[in-house]
Amino acid sequence: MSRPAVLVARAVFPEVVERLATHFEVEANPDDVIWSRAELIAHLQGKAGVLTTGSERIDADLLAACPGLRIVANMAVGYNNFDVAAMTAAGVLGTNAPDVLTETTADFGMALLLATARRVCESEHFLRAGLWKNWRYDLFLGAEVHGSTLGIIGMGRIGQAVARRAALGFGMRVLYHNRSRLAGEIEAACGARYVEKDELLRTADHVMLVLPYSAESHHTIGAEELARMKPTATLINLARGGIVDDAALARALRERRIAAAGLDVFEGEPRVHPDLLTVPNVVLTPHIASATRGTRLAMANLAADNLIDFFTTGRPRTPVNPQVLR
Ligand code: 8YV
Repeated sequence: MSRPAVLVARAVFPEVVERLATHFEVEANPDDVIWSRAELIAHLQGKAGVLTTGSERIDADLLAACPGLRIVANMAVGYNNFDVAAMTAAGVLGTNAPDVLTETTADFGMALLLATARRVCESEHFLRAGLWKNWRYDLFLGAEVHGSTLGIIGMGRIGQAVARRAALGFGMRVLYHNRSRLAGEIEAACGARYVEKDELLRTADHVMLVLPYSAESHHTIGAEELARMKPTATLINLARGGIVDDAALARALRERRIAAAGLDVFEGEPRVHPDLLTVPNVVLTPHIASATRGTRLAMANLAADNLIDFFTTGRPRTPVNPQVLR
């Protein structure tokens, strides 16, 4: 029997490609060429499955152009690159990569919070530029992290893992806002209290965004929300570009309407709003919150498991539209 053909749309760990090759006819993109949409569609011809990394838009047009496609396995927990309704209508399964990245991503949330509040990058640039002449009592005074109030918007797995670190490790008061309120025992386990978004914005010393991107969450933080935050507050975006209006944020940072921001994701990344590149009070990282070898390997292996299970047992591990399987 002929083996299904699978595309690996971006470079991933060679051992994962080798694993896939024991089950499938694999075409991989080892040089990590960023294909145009037309090129992606061309490479998808004759493929029954594809491993994606989250930046490939899978919608009705692409599905119509790739009639043999049956499964798209994202190596990411976020799947805002999927038009889930179009995929379901076309009978194409989508899978994501949850859980395996939760703790690593939450670690990075704390790293970004600490670096932002305590001005780690700004002070390092100052030192490297040879500007450090003397110890001074007011050199790079930052914001307190321990004992302060953290407001988390989006309280899924990663939000909860951040809350545990903040409450238990740093003695922070943790407020959260989410589409739905968590069960009491989950709130207690992560030491967090539900509040309305407005209260969170007005009272938090640090606001962290950990919610999925969708049409509803587009520009959850814009000029109006930034105006409600304390002038001493910091904003951390660990979620997706597009959740923050980056132009409005750059203005608020420049005018010191909030103290600082830490951003791992950007609207239209890898392009970064030019105004963000020129304000000093922002920490910028290139979408690396899940980037440890162990975690990225686990994410790639979970995407591979989903492809293998789909074609062998018909029971992929983490489907996002399981109704396609029935
Ligand atoms: C990924 C992420 O590294 O999982 C997600 O949703 O944002 C990151 O962990 C990125 O999407 C590329 O796969």
